[in-house]
Amino acid sequence: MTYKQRILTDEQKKKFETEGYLIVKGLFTEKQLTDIDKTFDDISNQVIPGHFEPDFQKKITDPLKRYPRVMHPHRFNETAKAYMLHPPVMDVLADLYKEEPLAAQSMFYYKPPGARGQALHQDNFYLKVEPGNCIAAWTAIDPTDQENGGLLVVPKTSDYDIVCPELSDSKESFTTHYVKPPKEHKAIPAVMDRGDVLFFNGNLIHGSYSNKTKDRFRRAFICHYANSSATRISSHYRPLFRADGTTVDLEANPDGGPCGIEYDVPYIH
Ligand SMILES: O=C(O)CCC(=O)C(=O)O
Repeated sequence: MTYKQRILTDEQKKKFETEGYLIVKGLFTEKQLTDIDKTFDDISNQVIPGHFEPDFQKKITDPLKRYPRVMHPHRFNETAKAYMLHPPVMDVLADLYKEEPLAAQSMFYYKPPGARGQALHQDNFYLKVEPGNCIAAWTAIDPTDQENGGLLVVPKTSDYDIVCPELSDSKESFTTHYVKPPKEHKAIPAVMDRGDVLFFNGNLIHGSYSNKTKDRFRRAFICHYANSSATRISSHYRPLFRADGTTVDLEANPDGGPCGIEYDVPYIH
């Protein structure tokens, strides 16, 4: 059956195919973004075991202890689930896959001032979507730039093989893995406005440096998807969800893991 394009132009599709990433502007309205703000402001003052376990002590030195990332909010919060399945995002994904997407994961990063980033890595090392690949939809909730630790992408590495990560620099990264970009490619910043969404596939090398500002958070709602013709995914991401919210259980692919292992060592700023 031939796939009928829904939302992207041919030029946008070409950009994704040749560069390995695509920023689509304004996929969320201000009302929807305010809804996301409120949902994650509320979550930030709670402890949700297994999903969000902040340390509320006044004297902590690592800002990520107070504001760790929220893992899989769609599993306990209906608003997060609805935005993981946001129809404009699902339409872009369908155009990129040329088939229906399945949602596998949601996360929310607060990335407060002073917070470390996440060293360069490849997502399908963790998700292990097969056959096919995962695609990330990275939504800027705050405007992002190099100063506040916006995302970095290494263009054209979307065709680069998945490689075994090296050890990252724990002063810059809160996760242990680092994938060195090939010599001829450089990481460039994805400068984005609130409500823009960056799409990239699971082979693209990407990550972020620390938030160097004194007063600007760099919040992002980050979801990962699989093509519906995939048969396997790492067990951390099951079950998956169709656009209508119903679940699909793919076979568990061994050796995957949560996206980026976190350091379990004291933070030195
Ligand atoms: O938002 C970031 O700083 C990194 C997120 C990321 O790389 C990911 O979710 O795979």
